[in-house]
Amino acid sequence: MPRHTAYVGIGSNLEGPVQQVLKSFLALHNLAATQCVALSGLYASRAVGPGDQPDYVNAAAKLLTDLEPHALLDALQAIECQQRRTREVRWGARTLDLDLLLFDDRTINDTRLTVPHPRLVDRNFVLAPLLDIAPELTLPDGSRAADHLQRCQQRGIERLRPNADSAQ
Ligand code: ROI
Repeated sequence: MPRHTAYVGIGSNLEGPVQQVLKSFLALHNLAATQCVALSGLYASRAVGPGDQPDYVNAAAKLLTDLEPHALLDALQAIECQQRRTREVRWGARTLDLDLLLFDDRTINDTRLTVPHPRLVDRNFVLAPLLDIAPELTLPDGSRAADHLQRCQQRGIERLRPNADSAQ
């Protein structure tokens, strides 16, 4: 049995965001020493942050893994690179963003990694997909993810229909 449970937030707003997210699902399934045990639905969400950017597609995944947090981060960044993520602009548009949201009940704060993800509790586009796959999820401080989502504004996010990509 893998030793750790991790949750990953997924976002894309460039070069076919639905395809990018679906491709990342495959890559997560193929991660070494890791089982991808749950995938959320896909959510269309208005870009949060500075400037004018295209809308995002967001999702979340639950992993059971033998990797330690920094090794998992390396693996997630390798997937971002495969999908040609460039890091020129902070908070700029991106083909793929994979955020390590939670890792067991651990709190991590170092130069590379902050877990729980620092903006997790304020972002409906992270919390809504996360709650799809973990409705009873609690954070290391004992707070409930569902309560955080209730506090967030519900505007600007919409669950995509399962066949949204092939519709029209
Ligand atoms: N906005 C949305 N809606 N979804 C994201 O994944 C996302 N990611 C980001 C910023 C630029 C903060 N805005 C986002 O990194």
